[in-house]
Amino acid sequence: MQGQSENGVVCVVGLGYVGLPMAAVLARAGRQVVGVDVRPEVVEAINRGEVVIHEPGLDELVAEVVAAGRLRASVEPVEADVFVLCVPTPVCEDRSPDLSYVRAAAEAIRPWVREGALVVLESTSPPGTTQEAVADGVVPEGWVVGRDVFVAHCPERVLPGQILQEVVGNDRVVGGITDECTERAAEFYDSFVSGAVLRTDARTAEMVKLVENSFRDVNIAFANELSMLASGQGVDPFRVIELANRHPRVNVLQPGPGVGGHCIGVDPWFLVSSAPEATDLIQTARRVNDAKPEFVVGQVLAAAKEKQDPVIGCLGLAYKSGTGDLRESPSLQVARRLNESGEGTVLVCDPYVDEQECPDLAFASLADVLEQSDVLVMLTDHSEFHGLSPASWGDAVVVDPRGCWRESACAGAV
Ligand code: SAJ
Repeated sequence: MQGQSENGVVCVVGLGYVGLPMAAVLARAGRQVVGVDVRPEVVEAINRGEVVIHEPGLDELVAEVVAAGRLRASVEPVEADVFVLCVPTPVCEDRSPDLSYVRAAAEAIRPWVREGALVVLESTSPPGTTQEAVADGVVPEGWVVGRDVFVAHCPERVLPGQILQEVVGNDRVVGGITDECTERAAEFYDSFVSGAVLRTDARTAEMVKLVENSFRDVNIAFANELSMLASGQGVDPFRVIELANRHPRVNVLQPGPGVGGHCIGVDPWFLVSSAPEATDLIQTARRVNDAKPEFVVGQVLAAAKEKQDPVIGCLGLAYKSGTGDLRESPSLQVARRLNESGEGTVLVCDPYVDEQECPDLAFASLADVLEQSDVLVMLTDHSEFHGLSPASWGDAVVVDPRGCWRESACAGAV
């Protein structure tokens, strides 16, 4: 097949949480890979075999494939058989999709796309993006998509913390602009993915990804709503969920301080903006999840009011356990709101977060937070915080929105 030999060059555009693992895995599978990023410091780090993001196993793999000469990074694209676009797709202030990074990536690769090349968009995108922002952007005048150049969407599905396993093991949904585009893209993914490669069209693939993350958002919202209503009725929501989930057809997710990360709280807006009148449930779920951090702040301040000059200890700032990723983190939002409230002294501890990222907050060791806190808030369930018990925190009142310590039967837990 023209342009797609087993050892052909792959150009991965965007070297973040999705693009860099993808580039490294392709290089390990024997491809010659050039990763492209507009951030020179990221490019330089990768070319030294280093990684600026925290993801288990990624630093070793990048060091290995860079040393073997199969992965290099650059600020400029190169001519390649396959282009994979893994750039961010955030939402604007008004919650409409911001496709500027996708358009910029398409424009950047345009001079390098030769006849027979395959261009795949992995970024989570609203329906129509693969056609309008990618195909229309990269195809030279007179060329026909599906004959001269092949364009498809294959949404990334990797879970931060398990990216290296999931990028290879997950089933993938591949949707081309034409059937031939789908076929070319599916053959590319079949060459390194062990999961099933499922074929469809580009618009369906775009919608599938948005449905996956919206499904999760709606279901977390249900758990969060449940936790807020149960707390007013003297019932432990975690026990309610545990018991309800023993029904063969019930599987409620877990409440927490809110929904963070750059995906679950963002992607549902792409569905909303495509059909505002037809997305009541999705919009309500977003509102419920967005309201949860403030509910937790209220619980903490109510507990702090009972104490004189209280010290409030916040455990965890990242959006979920095992990562230092602070993007849209409800834990960080709660800690900052408490800090700004001026009610007592706020101390924070997160072993995965560099203090310099939050110069407004007072960091302390776990031992110091435990020793000094009058109110202790369990925000991000890092494994380092599991197994704590009243013996660790003494008389402190505990607020535990994730139910992490409920097993330890703490007196005074809110
Ligand atoms: N959360 C809860 N309760 C739960 C599960 C999660 O409060 O029961 C919270 C987490 O604490 C976190 C947020 O939701 O703040 C999101 O975490 P997550 O683990 O659900 O998802 P992400 O954002 O790390 O990754 C998701 C994944 N999508 C789905 O599981 C449907 C991943 O597969 C996607 O590739 C990723 O979004 C993405 O990039 O779109």
